[in-house]
Amino acid sequence: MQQAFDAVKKDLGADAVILHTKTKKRNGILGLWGKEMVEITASKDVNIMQNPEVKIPEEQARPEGNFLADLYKKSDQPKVDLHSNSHDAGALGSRILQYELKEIKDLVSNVLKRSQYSDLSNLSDELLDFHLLLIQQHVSEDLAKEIIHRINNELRNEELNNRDLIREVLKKTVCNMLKRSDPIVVNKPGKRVAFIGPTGVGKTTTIAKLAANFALQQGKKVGLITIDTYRIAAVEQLRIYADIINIPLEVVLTVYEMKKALEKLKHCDLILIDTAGRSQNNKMQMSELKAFLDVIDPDETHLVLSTITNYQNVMDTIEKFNDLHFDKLLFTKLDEAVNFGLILSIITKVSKSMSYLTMGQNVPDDIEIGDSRYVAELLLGERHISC
Ligand SMILES: Nc1nc2c(ncn2[C@@H]2O[C@H](COP(=O)(O)OP(=O)(O)OP(=O)(O)O)[C@@H](O)[C@H]2O)c(=O)[nH]1
Ligand SMILES: [Mg+2]
Repeated sequence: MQQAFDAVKKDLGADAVILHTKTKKRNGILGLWGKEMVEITASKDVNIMQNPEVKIPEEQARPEGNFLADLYKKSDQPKVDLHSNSHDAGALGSRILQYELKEIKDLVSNVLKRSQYSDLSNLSDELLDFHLLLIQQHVSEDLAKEIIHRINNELRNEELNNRDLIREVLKKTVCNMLKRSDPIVVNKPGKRVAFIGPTGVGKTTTIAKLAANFALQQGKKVGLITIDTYRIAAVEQLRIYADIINIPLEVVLTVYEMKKALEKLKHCDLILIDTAGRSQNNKMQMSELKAFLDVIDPDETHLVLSTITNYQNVMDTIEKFNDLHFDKLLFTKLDEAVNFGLILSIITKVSKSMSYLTMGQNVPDDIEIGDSRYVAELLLGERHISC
């Protein structure tokens, strides 16, 4: 054997690799007394350890066709470095195993992602990314699909990979769905605007912001009425604002007093009416509020909704307040919201327009007209609310 190794070394050099050895007997009678022979297969071109580049055959790497293979390629997790100079075959084996495990994990998660939205399977990767963004923003699933399909039909094939273009079309689509903003327009004497909604959503604070803006910035004569007499603090809260802005406030306990208060403030350009936060599950409170609203006969009623709640809660609220008839939706606490899809989902579901958006506790600053572009930009992450 030693002689054979020496012969290999001489012929092929010291780097030669032994691939195979075999011993056998030769030339004896019936195999007896023959000499022992050694057969060695060696090569100097095999170099397993120096540059262990692992190539995955194309078909194996792309088992799900182009889409998954591309996602697979795009995976931003660091790949295992297979080109290190380690000569340790054990470590190399374990790295290859890790690499393969990671690829399998990626593949499974991509297949799952795709099967969850099987009706989106023909869309471009770019469109799928925007679909994911809408879902992350808590746009309802049906609506997100509808929007993405709409864009898919609107754009030509070669445009469906153009992220900037898709973004612009998406923004336009969202803006159209959010409809035009619908703020208060003071267009008749003694215009009556009522604010209703669940407890603690920000009705009183919003009324104070609006009163200050109309009175101090637009020079309108503003009057306030509150029927929130359940809590002394609630009346006090509004009285402080009324005093600061220097506008009249009427506190009303009964339907009869409401009539008198409306009469008293009829010289105002705008009468803003605050109501107590009603638990929509309390039928008594709801019918009491309805009786007040019947007397007020508002020119417009805004349903105030907080954006830090979930879609189902808001839909329940809308259903319960539906009997009271409201005209517009006012969304509060955008500064605390973690996503903005709720606004789009609600507006498209109930087909009402947005009057205002509020984004903080500061009176009178933290309020904006319910501009669809403002919401679309929040949704697409192009705008951030600074606190
Ligand atoms: N972060 C944030 N807080 C707000 C906003 N609007 C109101 N708030 C706060 O929400 C809390 C409740 O506000 P109110 O205006 O009293 O709410 P309400 O709907 O009148 O409450 P009830 O009269 O009890 O039904 C207060 O602490 C406000 O400062 C907003 O846009 N952002
Ligand atoms: Mg209040």
